Amino acid sequence: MRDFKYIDLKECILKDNDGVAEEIRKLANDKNIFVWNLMSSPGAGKTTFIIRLLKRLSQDIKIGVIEGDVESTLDAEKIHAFNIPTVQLRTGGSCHLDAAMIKKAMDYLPLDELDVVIVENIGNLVCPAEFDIGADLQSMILSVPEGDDKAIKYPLMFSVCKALIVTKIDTLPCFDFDFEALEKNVRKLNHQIKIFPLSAKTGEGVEDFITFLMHEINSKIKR
Ligand SMILES: Nc1nc2c(ncn2[C@@H]2O[C@H](COP(=O)(O)OP(=O)(O)OP(=O)(O)O)[C@@H](O)[C@H]2O)c(=O)[nH]1
Ligand SMILES: [Mg+2]
Repeated sequence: MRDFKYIDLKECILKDNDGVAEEIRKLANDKNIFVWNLMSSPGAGKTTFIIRLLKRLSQDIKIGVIEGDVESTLDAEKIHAFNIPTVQLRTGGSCHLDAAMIKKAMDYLPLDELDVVIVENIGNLVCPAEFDIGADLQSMILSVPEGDDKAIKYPLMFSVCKALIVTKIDTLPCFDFDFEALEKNVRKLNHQIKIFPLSAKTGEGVEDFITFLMHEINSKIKR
């Protein structure tokens, strides 16, 4: 029996976060919006992939983007150049986005005009996986140069995602990347996960992901 107060701060923080994530879910349902959380390590290719999807999809669906970064507005500038409603969140050090940050960003998006909000999370394979941001789709990018062993080293991220995008497959000739080993290790953690090998540079494999994404979107929102 402890005779002092014990406060598990992580438990408190995550519980508070879950409450705000529920508010985001309700808001997104009321506004008929699909929220997509895209996570990865720094430089895996999130912004490049989002831009490829914007070029392909922004005629058909109205997309807004929330960019998360520790510093800078570089990614928001790239997205905004396509005339897409964009909010840049600067965390100033924090290595993940939480639900309160997303809720604040949503105040600055024209939600009545949007079908989809894409959240580019902070580049980090650990913390973003812990924070529910009220997304309808949890997904991650792994790029070929990072190696095929990442599911063993960062298991939570692979466990919480419905889709794994394996990007930069155009670089496969330069790396010893074993797809079978990756898939075996990923499936041990997450049997259901959908895996999409693709290149945001050449476009190879991107249509398969778009088919999946549009199915996810159309299963939720009325258009
Ligand atoms: N060869 C190749 N390069 C790619 C591909 N996708 C992205 N890149 C390159 O990878 C680098 C990082 O891409 P970004 O899209 O900025 O990565 P990010 O995940 O948004 O990076 P952070 O926001 O800093 O975490 C850039 O030089 C891209 O041109 C791809 O499919 N193939
Ligand atoms: Mg980026």
